[in-house]
Amino acid sequence: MSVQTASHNPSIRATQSRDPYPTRLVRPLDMPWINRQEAVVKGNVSEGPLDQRQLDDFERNGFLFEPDFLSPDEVAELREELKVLLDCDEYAGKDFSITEPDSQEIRSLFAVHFLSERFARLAKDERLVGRARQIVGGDVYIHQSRINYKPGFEGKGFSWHSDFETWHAEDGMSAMHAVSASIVLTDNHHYNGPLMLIPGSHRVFVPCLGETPDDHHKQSLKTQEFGVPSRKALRELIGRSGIEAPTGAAGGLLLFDCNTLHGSNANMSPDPRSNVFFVYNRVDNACGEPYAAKRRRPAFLAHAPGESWAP
Ligand code: 6CS
Ligand code: FE
Repeated sequence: MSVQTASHNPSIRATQSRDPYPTRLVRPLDMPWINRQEAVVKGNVSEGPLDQRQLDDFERNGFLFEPDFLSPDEVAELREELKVLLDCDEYAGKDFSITEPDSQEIRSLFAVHFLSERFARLAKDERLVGRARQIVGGDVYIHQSRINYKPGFEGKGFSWHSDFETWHAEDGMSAMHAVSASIVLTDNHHYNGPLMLIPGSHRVFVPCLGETPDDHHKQSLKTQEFGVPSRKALRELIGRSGIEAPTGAAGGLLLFDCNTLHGSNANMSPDPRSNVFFVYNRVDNACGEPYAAKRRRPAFLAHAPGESWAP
């Protein structure tokens, strides 16, 4: 079902008229959300490492947390690599290195599977790729990778959002055939800004108000104001299923659907909350023209299948 929405930009207007997931609207639709068109789990228990209970949990909640996914030795090695990347002066000021809104502390570093051989190896690890393939139901490529550092005291939060809403609007990702793998590299406690998710929210697409500003990512990766669902929709969805914030020791794996609403609070503790994220998109769902933005975002935010990238 496509919904007629208004836009002043002819190319956006043409795309939006065919768009099953209209967003960045000039005025709200007369319903708070649109039902998801795609199945959630497309593979089955014989096609990968996840068992039926895990697949059912992901199907129902839109995410799955596996504690102790990596061994302590692997975690120690990755934390070393995290520090090397964080201390790399040549990345300072580059577009793929994002600082916190009101400090020079690093908030996120993108394209880490191209910056680091160790993270490249992790991105290709069959324990991850096998899970992603099983969930999205086909071969995958890395749409985006990043480290969110969330440093102690300085790490600010992330507003509620659906990654798919951004990737659809700004990167031209057509359908919900992508899954994020977030690996906890520092212990996640309830007090250092763990990722919070709304169970079941992946089943609806919440159109967001406000046309996408030019070069929106320069603002949104620090503080996201466009692509944030209405409080009415959030109140309704949270009222139905609450908020979950998987916590646990470094080495845990959080798999979450591209459309599951999530966000996080500021880190008010001395302990950093650093996670590495790999976004696995199904190859036949490779991104095209943005559905609700004037131009594509830079390659460090939306890689093409088989594409290489260098800082
Ligand atoms: O714009 C993006 O692609 C990024 N923004 C957020 C808040 N989460 C997903 C992604 O890293
Ligand atoms: Fe996100």
